[in-house]
Amino acid sequence: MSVVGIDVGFQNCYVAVARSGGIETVANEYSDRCTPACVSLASKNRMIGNAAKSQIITNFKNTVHGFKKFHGRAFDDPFVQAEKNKLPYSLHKLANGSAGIKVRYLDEDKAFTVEQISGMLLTKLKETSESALKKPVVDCVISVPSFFTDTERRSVLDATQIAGLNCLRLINDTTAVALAYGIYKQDLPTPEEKPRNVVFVDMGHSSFQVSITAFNKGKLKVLATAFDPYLGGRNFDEALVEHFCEAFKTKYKLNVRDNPRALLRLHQECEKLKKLMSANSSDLPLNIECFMNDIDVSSKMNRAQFEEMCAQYLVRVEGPLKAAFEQSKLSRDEIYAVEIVGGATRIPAVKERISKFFGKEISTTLNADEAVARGCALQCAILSPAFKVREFSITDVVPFPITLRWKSPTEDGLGECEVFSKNHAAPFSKVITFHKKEPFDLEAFYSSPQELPYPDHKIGCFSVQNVVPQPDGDSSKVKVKVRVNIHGIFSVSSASLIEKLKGEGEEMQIESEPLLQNEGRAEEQTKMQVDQEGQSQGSQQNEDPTKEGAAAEMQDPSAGGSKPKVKVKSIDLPIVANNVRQLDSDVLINFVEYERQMISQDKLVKEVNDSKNAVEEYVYDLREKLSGIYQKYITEEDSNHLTMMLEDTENWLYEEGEDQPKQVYEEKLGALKRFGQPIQDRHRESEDRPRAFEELGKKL
Ligand code: ATP
Ligand code: K
Ligand code: MG
Repeated sequence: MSVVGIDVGFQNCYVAVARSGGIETVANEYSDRCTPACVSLASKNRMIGNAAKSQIITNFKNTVHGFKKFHGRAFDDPFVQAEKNKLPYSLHKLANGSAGIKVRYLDEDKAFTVEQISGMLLTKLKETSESALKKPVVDCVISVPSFFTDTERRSVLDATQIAGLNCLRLINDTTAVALAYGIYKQDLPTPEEKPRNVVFVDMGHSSFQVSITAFNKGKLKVLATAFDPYLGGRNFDEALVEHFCEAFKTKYKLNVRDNPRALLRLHQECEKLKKLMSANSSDLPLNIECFMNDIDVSSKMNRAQFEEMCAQYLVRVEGPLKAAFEQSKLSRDEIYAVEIVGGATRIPAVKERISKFFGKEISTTLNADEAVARGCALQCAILSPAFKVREFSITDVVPFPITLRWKSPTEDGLGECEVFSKNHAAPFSKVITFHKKEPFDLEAFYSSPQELPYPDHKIGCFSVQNVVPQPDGDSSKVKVKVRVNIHGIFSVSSASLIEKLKGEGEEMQIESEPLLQNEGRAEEQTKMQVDQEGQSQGSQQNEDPTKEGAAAEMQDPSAGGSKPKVKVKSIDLPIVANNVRQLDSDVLINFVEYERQMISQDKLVKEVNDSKNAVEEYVYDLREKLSGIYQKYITEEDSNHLTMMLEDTENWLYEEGEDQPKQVYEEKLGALKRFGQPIQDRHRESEDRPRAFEELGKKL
């Protein structure tokens, strides 16, 4: 079992693994710890990560980046529509209404789903972790923004499956950071003491997230989260791009927006300039040679101007800080530290605003780029039975309140109950009791659509089936378990019908509940009673886990033996989930298979390229040596002949030999070696001879 954590950023991805007893962030094949979230499709293969990033301008129509927030979104989603106009590649409405990414791949037009593109990126990150660990990787923990709704989370999980990964937990970015911060701290307050409260602020390329977390020895509890899902480093880039587009229109009469390549170059240059301005407040130049229509452009900018033009974004920093702070109900002096991560928190004006709001110096004790990935790997280590890590309990929050609605014989015909309030602890399960005579539906939705960064507040409809009345015609007691699971996803996870076997039924206080989830830890539970009229009686209490049993005999412990004994039988009821937006399982199976095919296609292309490169290298190497160190081991005639052969091969490589199967290159190399090898051998022998004599001399 592997211990791997993956931070899938909008722009930058990081992989951390457990190796030789510690957690480390690992480098990819370019010796880079950062892998760009970029996939480029070509006529023979795919390029992913760094190799894809280098295609952004040259192959802009088929190089996909900035796709993370298309997870779980429809093509018609206003966010997708707004992004669409800014993208160098095309989006396309798929049959199921989701946003497809249209590219040319293997000389065909293709529309990939975002899960597939994400799956490709994850394949790359999986390979990076595999080459670091030198073994196959399946289990991992992956980060998502804390504001991702169920549909977005399900979509990310589908992507992990496409890549052949088993995601043990989707963990919120800021929670991963909190874990990376807290787990090694030796001086945390004991569980009896007042907790240490730390604010975590992450501004990445696309979003801004804040969490306030309470730490005690061995545990962390998120108190509040807040976010601006649309504020990040890219807004600052866009402000610069906008400015220079205008400037170049006036100065050079160029319409940069009409030229995708020029626009992409300008984007890259503006991002560089933005980063330079973080370290430098004086005037800095922006020069791009041969920018458009053979014109070189130049301009300049300084930090003060930059801050002025980004004022509209800078004012938005305070909102989430304030929201999280208010929800936490802490006072400013109860905040121990404000820790910042994420690339865009390097912007001095962003830092200043955070510091000013809390009236505190900002701490940067965490690695701003790698903390999320490290936290993910730590969570994976905690979940892994094979890895020893200190006990650390993590309690996250439900970011958006969730309500259940059902048909009921009341005036308006509907019963309703908020099952998870905002900032309720998560993961968490609750048991709700219904009194029903027939199967019923539970509609789940987010209760406050206005605060939801997603256009649809419906979560899904869960049908509880096979409900029948009691033999005496009475309603049956139906226990429904609802939960927000370890990924932060809501579901109606199980239901059972309680059949009275003997005696008069009183409200039961203890139930038989299988508590150990396959998610690696027991979840806390509360019980909630909902009567037939659909009113929650609000009796919430923690339950003790008892052993699972199909028929359980139970006694009311609170009654002290004064109430009659009730014998019951619990029958599991099937639940069918409808309108839960996720890939159909047969579609997913096809995508998994297709990803495998693409992986072997890439591997094949790589092998062909490697064997072709081997021929090329051999040609250059032998030619150089023929006129150098090999000269005295070959006759002039043979040398001329071989030189001709090498030249022919070189020409062949550019013409017919440009695109051949691997075997052809291997044969070509073999043919050259038949001539080259004897020369090389003669050379080695003569090199070895004096050495051999020397050795012999030593022995004598
Ligand atoms: P997200 O968290 O939104 O999914 P991400 O994780 O990919 O995105 P990060 O890698 O945390 O984002 O940050 C990338 C952003 O930080 C980019 O906009 C980048 O330009 C910006 N950035 C990096 N270094 C600096 C710097 N020195 N000054 C200003 N901005 C910077
Ligand atoms: K990142
Ligand atoms: Mg990030």
